Amino acid sequence: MRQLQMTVFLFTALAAQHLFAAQSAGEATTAANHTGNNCRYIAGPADAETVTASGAGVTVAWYGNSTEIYGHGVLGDAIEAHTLYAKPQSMSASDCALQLTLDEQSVFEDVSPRIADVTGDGRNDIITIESHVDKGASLAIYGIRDGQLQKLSSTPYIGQSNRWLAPVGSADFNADGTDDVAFVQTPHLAGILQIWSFADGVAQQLASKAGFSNHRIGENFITGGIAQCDERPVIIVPDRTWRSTMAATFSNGTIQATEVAEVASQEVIDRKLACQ
Ligand SMILES: [Ca+2]
Ligand SMILES: [Ca+2]
Repeated sequence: MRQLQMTVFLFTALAAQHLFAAQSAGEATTAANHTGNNCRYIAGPADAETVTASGAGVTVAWYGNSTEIYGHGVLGDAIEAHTLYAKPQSMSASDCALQLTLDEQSVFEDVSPRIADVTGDGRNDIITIESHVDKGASLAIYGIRDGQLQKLSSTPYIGQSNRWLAPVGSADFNADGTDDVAFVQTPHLAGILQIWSFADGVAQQLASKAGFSNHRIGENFITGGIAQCDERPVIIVPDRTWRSTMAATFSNGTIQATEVAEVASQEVIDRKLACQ
């Protein structure tokens, strides 16, 4: 009788152990599938912020997973993000975000991602600065397709290490119904303002003009933006020397720029962006 009791006890204990192991495995699987609250996110650069938007497609995005593989340090330190996290509108607050980690030679050399629909399908995409250690920066568009975070389109790399670009913003410059992206390529060197369309996921340069800047080496922020005061979007950025504020528009296939202030202070730029 005692032997039987012992056998039953042992069996129960083994069964309980097995059950516990199964539950543990279940929890681990749950976390790996990014459901529930056991989300595993790797922290990114300290100044990287989470951005949010309303609408379809991506509604939340942030950079994580700090890496020091690229020693450019143009944003104040050589710590950049290696992973992009994003959530689509269809996910609930408790669902874990989708994520995409770049290869070992690439980083998001950026402050924070931007959310806008630039492919024109009505779903928000993510505008990023993606740099390759040997080829420098490119402007890369990410979105969610088939439940996965994917690169949808990008500009060519600048072609040389330690060459960067800084986005200005997105607006429909060529009035085709889809927002385009403006950025300044090499804002510390030639300062080439470029406007690109990514309609239907096809990267196409609309216009380009030298002589602008929107970033100074070491700053962890990008200056300027796009004013939407009437139907035509206006790019407000400092000139290349940071001695004046420029207003640039896209018309007849070219960028037209005029000086709107003889200084390039944050106060003046903010006022111009507010249409004052
Ligand atoms: Ca889109
Ligand atoms: Ca457009």
